[in-house]
Amino acid sequence: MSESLSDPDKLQAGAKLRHRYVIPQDIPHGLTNLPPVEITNKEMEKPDDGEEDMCSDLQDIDDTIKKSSPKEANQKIKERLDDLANVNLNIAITGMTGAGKSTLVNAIRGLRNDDELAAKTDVTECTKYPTMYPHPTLPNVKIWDLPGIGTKDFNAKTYLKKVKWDTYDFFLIVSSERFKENDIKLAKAVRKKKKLYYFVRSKIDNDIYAESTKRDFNQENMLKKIRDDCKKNLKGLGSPKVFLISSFDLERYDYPKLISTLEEELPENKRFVLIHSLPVHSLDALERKKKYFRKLIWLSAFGASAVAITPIPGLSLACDYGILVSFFENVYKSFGLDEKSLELLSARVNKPVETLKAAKESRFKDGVNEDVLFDMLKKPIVVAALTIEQLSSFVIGIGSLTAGGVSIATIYHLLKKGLNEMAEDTKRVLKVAEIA
Ligand SMILES: Nc1nc2c(ncn2[C@@H]2O[C@H](COP(=O)(O)OP(=O)(O)O)[C@@H](O)[C@H]2O)c(=O)[nH]1
Ligand SMILES: [Mg+2]
Repeated sequence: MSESLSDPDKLQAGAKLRHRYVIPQDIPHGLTNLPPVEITNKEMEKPDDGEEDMCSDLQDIDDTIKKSSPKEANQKIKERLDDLANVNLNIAITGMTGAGKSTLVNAIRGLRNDDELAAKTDVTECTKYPTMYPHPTLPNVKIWDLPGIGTKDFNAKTYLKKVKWDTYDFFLIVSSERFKENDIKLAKAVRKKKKLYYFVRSKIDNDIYAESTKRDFNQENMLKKIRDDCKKNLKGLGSPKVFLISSFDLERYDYPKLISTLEEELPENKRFVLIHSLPVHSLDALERKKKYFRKLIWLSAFGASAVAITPIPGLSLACDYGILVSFFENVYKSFGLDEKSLELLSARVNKPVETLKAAKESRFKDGVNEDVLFDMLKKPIVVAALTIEQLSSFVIGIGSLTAGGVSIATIYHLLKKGLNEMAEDTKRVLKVAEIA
């Protein structure tokens, strides 16, 4: 077969990629005679940061494989991937009117208050009912702007009933001043329902600005004073967590700490969705995402290497291409490389969207499409560690996995390669945007 695929083959294969799941056909494996792309042991020796803590995931996969037939195991792994894709995360933002709730809703979604899709913000703008704002690129992340909790005659139980408390995974109770009696009443009622809640002291940038003209101004001391003051007035709740933030500059102050706390305290599925949804406005945010996608690589590699799949002509590997496509599409969006995310970034940093787009250099620069996948899959790939046992012991030092097969190792490498290439593109975009 020649270097470029013949058109009918390409069309046929393209149609299958679009349908996500490959219909097995009677075609022998490994049809290309292109020079192989070699992935050496050297590339595999060093585990990536964060890969060590994947042992439990791999062990779970291994258990699934040991306990079931290959077909059942593959089915279970696919179900786990589907479950992950369908998890909803509902975030409730509450607090008094004017506290900065709607602005925080927008900031979490990566929007500014004047963006077209933004929640309305104004001191006079009162939200009467919970209003749901979907994440701009991930609709299963829902951020709820709850009605203001009012100043007097506040009944936390009635309020929670009215806002349908059970809908939410956690509550952020926002205040731009010291927390008041009603904030505390609400927190107690939320705690009674066994829901997670966190206090957010907003508009920290205002406090800093107001104090910064003083001769003996010291930011750290000032933030500590606010922190101590919040703790003092929340004493009745034990020692609840308080995060000082500015919705105009989320990466500064305590917002990253809020996220890492959520990472620790949310159930794993929810945690993944949360990380996935965060805008990439710093290298730290990118690294956090990369770490979670590395976990997904294992599942995707096992899920894609279905037992009875016959290859598409012209491609060197028989696997479930749908899983590969959706993995890359997810990473692409999550890393902020898609059109919508770049438009949002462009508005945020005041640079033309074309300039940001032009910073992308990788094979994914025009998106995740069939051509890119063909390019990745048309050459046979020789992975030095031929079996999953070798692969897993190279990467994380456990060699007890039972599943064998070159395809898992190969897919693992393709996914990892793509992930790294997209991460490099994101770094280039952030650099041009002058935020990293
Ligand atoms: N400086 C500063 N202003 C903020 C911040 N968050 C909200 N605001 C402003 O505070 C006002 C009320 O905010 P809004 O989000 O509408 O409050 P809500 O009534 O709780 O929804 C608006 O003018 C916002 O621009 C912040 O973190 N820093
Ligand atoms: Mg509001």
